Amino acid sequence: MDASRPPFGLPEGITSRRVSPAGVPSPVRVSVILPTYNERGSLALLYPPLARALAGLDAELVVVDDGSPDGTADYAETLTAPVPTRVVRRAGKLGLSSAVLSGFRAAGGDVLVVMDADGSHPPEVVPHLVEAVGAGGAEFALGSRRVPGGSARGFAAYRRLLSAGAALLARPLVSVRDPMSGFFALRRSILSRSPLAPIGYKIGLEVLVKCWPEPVLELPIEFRPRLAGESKLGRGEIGRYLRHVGRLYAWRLAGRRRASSTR
Ligand SMILES: Nc1nc2c(ncn2[C@@H]2O[C@H](COP(=O)(O)OP(=O)(O)OP(=O)(O)O)[C@@H](O)[C@H]2O)c(=O)[nH]1
Ligand SMILES: [Mg+2]
Repeated sequence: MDASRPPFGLPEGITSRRVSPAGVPSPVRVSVILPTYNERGSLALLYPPLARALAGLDAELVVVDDGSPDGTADYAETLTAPVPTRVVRRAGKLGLSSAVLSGFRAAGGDVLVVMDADGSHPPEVVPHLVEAVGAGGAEFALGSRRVPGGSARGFAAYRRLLSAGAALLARPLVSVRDPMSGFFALRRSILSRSPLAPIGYKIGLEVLVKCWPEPVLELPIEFRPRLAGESKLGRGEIGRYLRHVGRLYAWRLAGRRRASSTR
């Protein structure tokens, strides 16, 4: 096996090295944003492999907690080494996407990574996403279950079906294969292109549509069952997703109208 290629297979031109070809460590500061609600148990299991994956990168974690009754925020404040952790405490359960936006504001990095805190997203892929938006030249890199090498064994059959239906609805808006993924890295600079106002869970889709990153790379991931605790995905999420997608179609249409009226 070619040792320079990671086991899950990256796109051509992307390697697993964390230094530039000249041997100079990448100067980019990386903020990994972890939205949490009652994830104390998962965070305890995720931190060691995530810290190992981030070794050699100038990185911080940004935990955005919505007043978890299980003490996630207090626990996160103890996670200081080897990777420092900033904790953003919000007053109540205000939703996943808005938690990520709070994380963007609090983060110090030029490269922002978003991942679930429950261990479903493989931490060992984080450096590859970072490299894709650093040396790899992408503006946005997506951890994808739907490219060759990717899989979703952490998903029950009905969740897979829901996810496929939701992805189909979003297809005219974006060209990526897995627009439902909540695991991605981006260059902070793209966030100034449009104000973001997501509803519900799909912050990645919001950024892809409203900040039109180019190029976008999709790296295969194996989506795993959560490590501990319970899902926070409520029944209202389908309705919120439909409202969100409706808004994105309206936003895109308004943009086309503006473009044709200035021609
Ligand atoms: N801060 C904050 N985090 C949230 C909120 N809702 C969910 N999260 C976090 O967002 C991440 C994804 O939520 P999950 O409950 O795992 O949702 P899911 O991955 O779609 O569902 P499962 O596959 O069943 O785990 C987890 O880290 C949650 O703790 C919220 O309202 N506020
Ligand atoms: Mg989950």
